[in-house]
Amino acid sequence: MPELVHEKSTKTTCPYCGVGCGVIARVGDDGAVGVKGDPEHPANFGRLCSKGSALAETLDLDGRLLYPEIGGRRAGWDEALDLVATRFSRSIAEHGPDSVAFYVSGQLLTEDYYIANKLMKGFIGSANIDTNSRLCMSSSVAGHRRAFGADTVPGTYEDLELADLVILTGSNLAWCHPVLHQRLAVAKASRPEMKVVVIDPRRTMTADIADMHLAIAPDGDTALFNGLLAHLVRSGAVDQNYISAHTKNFVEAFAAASALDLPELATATGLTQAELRDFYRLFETIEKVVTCYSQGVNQSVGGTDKVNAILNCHLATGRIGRPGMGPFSLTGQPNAMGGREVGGLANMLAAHMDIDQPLHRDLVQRFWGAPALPAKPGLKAVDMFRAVADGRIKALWIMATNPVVSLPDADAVEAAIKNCPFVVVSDILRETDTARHAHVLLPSLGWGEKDGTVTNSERRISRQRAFLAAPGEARADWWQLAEVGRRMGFGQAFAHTSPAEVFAEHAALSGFENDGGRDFDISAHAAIDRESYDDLLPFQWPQPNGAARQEKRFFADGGFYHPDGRARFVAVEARMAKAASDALPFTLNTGRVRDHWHTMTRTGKSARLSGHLAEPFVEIHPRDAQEIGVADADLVMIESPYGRVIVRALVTERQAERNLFVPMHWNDQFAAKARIDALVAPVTDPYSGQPASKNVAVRAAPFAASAYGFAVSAEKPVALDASYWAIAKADGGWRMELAFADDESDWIGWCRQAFSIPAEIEPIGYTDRTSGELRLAFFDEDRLLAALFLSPRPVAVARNWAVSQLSVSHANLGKRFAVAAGRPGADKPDPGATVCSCFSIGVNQITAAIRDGCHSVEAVGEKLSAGTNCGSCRAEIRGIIHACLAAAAE
Ligand SMILES: Nc1nc2c(c(=O)[nH]1)N[C@H]1C(S)=C(S)[C@@H](COP(=O)(O)OP(=O)(O)OC[C@H]3O[C@@H](n4cnc5c(=O)[nH]c(N)nc54)[C@H](O)[C@@H]3O)O[C@H]1N2
Ligand SMILES: Nc1nc2c(c(=O)[nH]1)N[C@H]1C(S)=C(S)[C@@H](COP(=O)(O)OP(=O)(O)OC[C@H]3O[C@@H](n4cnc5c(=O)[nH]c(N)nc54)[C@H](O)[C@@H]3O)O[C@H]1N2
Ligand code: SF4
Ligand SMILES: [Mo]
Repeated sequence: MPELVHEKSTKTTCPYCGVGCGVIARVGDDGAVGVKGDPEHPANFGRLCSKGSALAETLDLDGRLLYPEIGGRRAGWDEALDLVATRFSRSIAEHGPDSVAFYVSGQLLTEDYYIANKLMKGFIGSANIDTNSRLCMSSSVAGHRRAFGADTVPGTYEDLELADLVILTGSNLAWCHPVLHQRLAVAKASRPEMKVVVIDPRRTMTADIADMHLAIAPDGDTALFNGLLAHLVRSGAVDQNYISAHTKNFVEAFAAASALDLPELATATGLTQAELRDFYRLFETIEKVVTCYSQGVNQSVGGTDKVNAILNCHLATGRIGRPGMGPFSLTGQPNAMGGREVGGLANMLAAHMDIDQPLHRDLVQRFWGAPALPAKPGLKAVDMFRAVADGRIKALWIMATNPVVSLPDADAVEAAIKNCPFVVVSDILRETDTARHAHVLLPSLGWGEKDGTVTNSERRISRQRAFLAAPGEARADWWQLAEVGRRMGFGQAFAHTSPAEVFAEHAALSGFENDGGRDFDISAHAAIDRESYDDLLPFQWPQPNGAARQEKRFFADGGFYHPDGRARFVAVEARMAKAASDALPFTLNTGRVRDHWHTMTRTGKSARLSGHLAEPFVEIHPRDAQEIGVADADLVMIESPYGRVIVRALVTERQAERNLFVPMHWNDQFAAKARIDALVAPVTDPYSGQPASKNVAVRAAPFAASAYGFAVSAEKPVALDASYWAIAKADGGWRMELAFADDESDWIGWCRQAFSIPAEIEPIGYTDRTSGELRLAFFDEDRLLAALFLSPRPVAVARNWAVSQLSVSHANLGKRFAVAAGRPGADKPDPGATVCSCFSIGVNQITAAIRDGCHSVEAVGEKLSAGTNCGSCRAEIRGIIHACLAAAAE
């Protein structure tokens, strides 16, 4: 991080995950930005993970969309906004309000989201606004509403530290909520009696701190928690007083939960009877239990039932809303919760109200002075894009999300967007897989430029503050929406001039005619002015007008939001996981890696973050790999009836047999064919409409390549003519993995074209006839322009060393030949694949330190600094130490 002489500090909030860490950003006189954790923020107390620590590296203007565009040509704001307003108004006039739609995002700020929802539901008069939270949190929302009568997260982060048993199911906390994971790891280290159970088909890095890892069969969760409920009843661990005072439908839920006996539960969960008994006994005997869950629960055809199976167990034991106790839905995006608060989902209304309740509709309509509110829910994401495909939706505005990458059946989504008569995309980047099909592109302000609020997983509302000037003509998302609202003739309702005014209105609505019957109430801020908004400290909701400042948990003493104040047990049936067929024998599971964020539009800019896992991959169990004839580092083709990808094999016993895991991040900007959602079937949960992104039937086979390649280049390549390519940012340039199915003979010509090498520059070459390896390096004076390493097998070149050659001078001819040979000199060992991205420490450096006697994570940290900043890589370092010591003992 650059040292700054005169610096200006701004307190803001990390734009990545739902932990919602406080960040202090400093801008130096030279414009350089530094970030560090905010020691006073109650989410992180100064900590940041690898992504948060690398924020400053993602703020450059490369690839930014800086001006509005219409049909690919630069346009003025007036022209672009007029066009959007006209086309939306015309479609509404000709085909009705349901012929238009907004598809928005949990990465919008609350103020943006509020205006989007107000415009669509209040003034356009359709509920066709849905959000990527449909793919993320909607099963939790549906489960909460069924059980509690409102979408309420009862607990706080502190509960994870106070609990004696923390269950993490369908959550890779170590990689996806790293700072919360660190808080948990610290609490466990200080209270070793605390138990952690991880329930995940894969042995993730999160399992590293677990006392018990249950490698559950895909979608076995409902059976597991149903079995738990039955066990709790039989063992007398239930809280009869709580059940009779505060709940309903217990008998029905217990009956459903008792459907399977222990051997049947073992079959349904893929666990042994002993594992089940041990887990059930822990829950039975330990009172302070927190059950955290995330996408392994939500993203399923039975996601809502899974949520209720978990909530049932906490309700039955009265372990909810008390310190160290409760179910805890971990939200993904920085403002997933804010989006729920403003009613960004097609089936919700603003301020946690219900679209199908006439009283709520009437209340919101009066508050907004709106002409009419839609009486029925709008289309949920997957259905919305079906309606785009079949022409029902004729004008679509996509904001802060990249559906061509992230929605299931992604190729069909792309085709639908391409064929839609009018598509508006608001983004910070000009070139994304979605933006390339827009008729109108609107440049949005990004993190560090925009102002507003976000709500994290524990209901804490924090400010995101601008510390950078708006680049080009980029404008805030809320402003774009309000301008279109004004141009559509709804001027009075969209007269806001600042995010502070929007927030005040949102806060006022939350308290409007709210006699305590609605959980979401922040009316204490209904009269907030700009100055107080600028100074707003992080606070937890609810915060009703007149009440003392509070940090609250919900439901310890009942007080649920169903009309009778009681919670509902929900009888849920354990669905058996879909049996694999001969044609599609594998279950594909998809998710996240530590250092990338979704479709990589921001983390893909950081060389450090891209160095951790530099290409798309599939985790496959060794026996499966052997069966299909794939070795580690070979390429694999995975297919479903919907689409196909080519990714690198990562053979590992962490993966269960017959299961594959592919990350969701890679897309057409970073790889030839790795958009995994092209394979995901568009099947959804019947209650929430959330897609089942974690359980997809597929087949897998080796991808036959006649040559494999690795290349580095100083400039971004123009076009890579290869059957497989994956590109990643590297210090001083780019690195890429390549594979070729067809024989190519003119490799020099190939390089000239790919890397724009001028004709007068001749390569230094090296061929090994026995191994069939070929190396080419192009220098401009002492500077390496590009190097290509080719082999008939996966290339075994010292990659990080090769990358580092882009940044060193090659005045010495011998050094140039070393590049062509692809071998570092003895004085410059290859650091190996990056493990610690904060200090760019590679696996070879860590194994060397272990050989030198560093046999603990702390000792490695002391010698190399690895793992001592954000700590996200500590589990991997521990794994490397174990592997090295085990190998040495053999
Ligand atoms: N590094 C990083 N962090 C992120 C994000 C990111 O892109 N990158 N995105 C953020 C967002 S929006 C979200 S929603 C969260 C997601 O956070 P998580 O939900 O923790 O992440 P995922 O990797 O999607 O899935 C979690 C785990 O569910 C497991 N799983 C799959 N099927 C099942 C099942 O049937 N049962 C159980 N019990 N487990 C199963 C998977 O193997 C996986 O390890 O992460 C947030 N944080
Ligand atoms: N197979 C599979 N698919 C999945 C998942 C999975 O686990 N497996 N997870 C699902 C989940 S949980 C989620 S949350 C989604 C995420 O999927 P997406 O929402 O599609 O992913 P992002 O890359 O976060 O897209 C955000 C877009 O907004 C842009 N952007 C960034 N900041 C701003 C801003 O301030 N304003 C505007 N207007 N634009 C901005 C970015 O450049 C980017 O194009 O993916 C879902 N899809
Ligand atoms: S855990 Fe990491 S990504 Fe999540 S908010 Fe904190 S710093 Fe950002
Ligand atoms: Mo998400």
